[in-house]
Amino acid sequence: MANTLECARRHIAALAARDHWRPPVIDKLMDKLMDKFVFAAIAGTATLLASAGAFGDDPGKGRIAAADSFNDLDRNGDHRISRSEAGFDRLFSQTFAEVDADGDGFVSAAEFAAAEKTRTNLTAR
Ligand SMILES: [Ca+2]
Ligand SMILES: [Ca+2]
Repeated sequence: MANTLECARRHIAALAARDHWRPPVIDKLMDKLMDKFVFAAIAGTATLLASAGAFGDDPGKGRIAAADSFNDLDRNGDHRISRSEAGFDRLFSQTFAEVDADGDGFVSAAEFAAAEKTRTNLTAR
């Protein structure tokens, strides 16, 4: 893209140097090229932002799990969510490490509630 632009620029510079005149059609071409260039830059930035803000575009935005409650996630009823239990919930398997505040590999009800509160506060802003 930049090469095309540079090429056009040189071509125009050569024309201008030779004729001391810039054909209007070249100006229009430049505008089009610029538009495309700017568009590509914006699209690139948007893609970067989307991948950087992992939760930005998530349909479960503002939530830590797709499931509604801690009990839904705690399949074996031992009052903690293991990594494999979290694996049943696509969203929660992504947020698990963050929610497991003490890093013991299990999410307790307290950790779950704390993370939910934090996330709600973040999105409320
Ligand atoms: Ca469990
Ligand atoms: Ca934990």
